[in-house]
Amino acid sequence: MERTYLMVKPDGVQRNLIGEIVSRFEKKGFTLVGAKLMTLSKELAETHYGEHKERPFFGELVSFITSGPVFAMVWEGENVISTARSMMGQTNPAEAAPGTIRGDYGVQVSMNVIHGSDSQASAEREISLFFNEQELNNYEKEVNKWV
Ligand code: RTP
Ligand code: MG
Repeated sequence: MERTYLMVKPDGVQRNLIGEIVSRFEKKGFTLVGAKLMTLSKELAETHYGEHKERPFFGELVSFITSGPVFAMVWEGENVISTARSMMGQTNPAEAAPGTIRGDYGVQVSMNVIHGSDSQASAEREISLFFNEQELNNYEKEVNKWV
């Protein structure tokens, strides 16, 4: 079963959106297999966002993502990687459709509430960067036969 790494960013934690965001993915029919509140070190943030290290916003991105706790999660389900990206909406909240998380809750591209892995390879890399095996729960939910 496919897994993805999702993270409520510091702005989402500060704005009390953890519950709302978890609720959207639960109601959609995905399964939460791991979660924790954590404050990222500069090193972890730079590794996580390594693909952007030459971009002009890299310094601002790392300083924002380490500025307070994030809520790190691993979610499981059919096509969860791409479906979670659709549920998040466009990177820039100004362009994100209403009904998406960024469309409903974000204003600025630098504080866009949530991160989600953008591919199978990113998902595998990010899950192992943030979680060890013991923190991930392998279980079935009865309700999933209705999803
Ligand atoms: P994320 O990695 O955080 O899930 O976001 P994403 O895939 O939708 O967007 P990505 O291209 O990976 O960019 C990573 C984060 O960098 C910030 N950003 N700022 N100032 C800017 O022009 C700019 N462009 C991107 C955003 O916060 C974005 O989420
Ligand atoms: Mg990205």
